[in-house]
Amino acid sequence: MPRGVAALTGVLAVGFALGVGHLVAAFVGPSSSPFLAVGDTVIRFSPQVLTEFAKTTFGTADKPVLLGGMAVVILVLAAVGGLLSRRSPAVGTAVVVGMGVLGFLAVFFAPSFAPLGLLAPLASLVAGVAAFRLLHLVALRASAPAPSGGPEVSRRGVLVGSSAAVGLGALAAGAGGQYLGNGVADSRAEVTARLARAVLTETAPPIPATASFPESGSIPFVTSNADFYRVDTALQLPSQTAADWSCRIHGMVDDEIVLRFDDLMNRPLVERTLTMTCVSNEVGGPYISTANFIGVELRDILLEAGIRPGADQLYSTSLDAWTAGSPTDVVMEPGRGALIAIGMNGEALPQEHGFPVRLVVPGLYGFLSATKWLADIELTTFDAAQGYWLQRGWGKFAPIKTQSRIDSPAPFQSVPAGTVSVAGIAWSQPIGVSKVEVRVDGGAWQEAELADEVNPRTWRMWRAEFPLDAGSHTVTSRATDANGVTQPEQRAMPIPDGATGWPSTIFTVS
Ligand SMILES: Nc1nc2c(c(=O)[nH]1)N[C@H]1C(S)=C(S)[C@@H](COP(=O)(O)O)O[C@H]1N2
Ligand SMILES: [Mo]
Repeated sequence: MPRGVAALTGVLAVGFALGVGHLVAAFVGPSSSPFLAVGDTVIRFSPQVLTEFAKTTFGTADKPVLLGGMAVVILVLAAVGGLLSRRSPAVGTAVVVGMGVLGFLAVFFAPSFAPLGLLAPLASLVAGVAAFRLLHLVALRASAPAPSGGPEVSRRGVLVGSSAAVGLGALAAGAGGQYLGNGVADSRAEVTARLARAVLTETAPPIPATASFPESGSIPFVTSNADFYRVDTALQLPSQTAADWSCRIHGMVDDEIVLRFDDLMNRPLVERTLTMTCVSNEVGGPYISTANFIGVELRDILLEAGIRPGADQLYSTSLDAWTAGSPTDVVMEPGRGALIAIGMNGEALPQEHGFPVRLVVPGLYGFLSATKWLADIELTTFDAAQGYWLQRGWGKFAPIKTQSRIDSPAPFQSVPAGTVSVAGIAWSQPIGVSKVEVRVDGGAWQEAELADEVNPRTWRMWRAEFPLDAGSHTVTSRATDANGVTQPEQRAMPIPDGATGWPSTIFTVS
């Protein structure tokens, strides 16, 4: 077939795939649009110099510029795939499938992944292959010498018609997806802008350099939103805009309150550095992160509602009908600092972390306090209602257990002989950590150097040094909380109320 036609089949088919993916994503989760997911992946894995350069050069247009550049690269690849398929469709099909697989992986590994979102890259892949095979077939027919007296014009007509249909279909699907699926992204951008202008009555102090030991292997004190651990049951991320959000506070209260998003914005806003932890975290596990949360004091709102005597449970429900039951006395403790949160690390909450509104209660595991996509708060009793995980055998009251974790050396890492630095984190929200001890190969405990405490509701970083000979070594740590209680050695499973035991790491000195 002619070169131009061959290239066009590739371009149209891939354009159609992107459009269909974008449209399906509008229904199953806008961030699962394969085109956008690949764009976000490129941003996430770009070196910082590059993202900084893009910001300073293009300002707020940095993302459109990136997506535009990506579109050009994709369409050039698609054209090449088409050009290499002038006889057989094999190469072009492989190019379309290859891009589809990339889109699938980008969606799968995105921080905002939710299982149903995979339908978008799947639909995209199928649509791309089908469109390519169809156009290729029609184009081959139109390019073949016309059978004597055959209807050559109509074969051309079929080619032009199907190309136009696929092209228009791509545009319509893409535009439709954009129109239907952009509510949350636009709303998030608007909330982020409003938070940037908002006057906070309490700001989180900057994290001092003395709060961690990066030179010894500490992880970043504040976790980026993309790296913040994520645990939820959502098959599909609830998509509600800030403008549509409301939450009723009702049950055993004197005065029911209905909160709208603007009501939250108009209240005193505070920013706090808080460490969240999941009860299902194994000893040494990854389900712990720290962020600067912005929100309003939950306690103040509950005082306005007036909690009736006997309401021992604050029962919160999410837009996806997940529930959590927090002890009322903990939430109401003066100085506990529980938040109805709307911001995280200077932005609106990411959709996967509960946009537009979530709860955060320092010192309680997330499963009974940190409701994302908050929809409803009922003051009730533990007898009257049981939260999602309580119904499934997890604990009723689960304050965070004192724990420590070794981050460096990594398991089975090989480090040079001499003085070996060991570094990690310890936590005991909300009272804080007073001591961490470390030992190597079951030897004597050595007190670790503690970094400065940012506040008692956050993790605390530590390090220790050991002169070690070549060979395999095991390092073990244990933390002591502000009351002088040391984390127990006894191993317990995460279920029902949090793992216990001392973490250990085996590594090699060579
Ligand atoms: N709606 C909803 N909220 C939820 C959950 C959930 O499954 N659904 N999981 C909870 C659990 S178990 C934890 S540990 C925290 C995790 O919050 P993150 O994903 O923002 O880190 O959210 C809590 N809030
Ligand atoms: Mo959790």
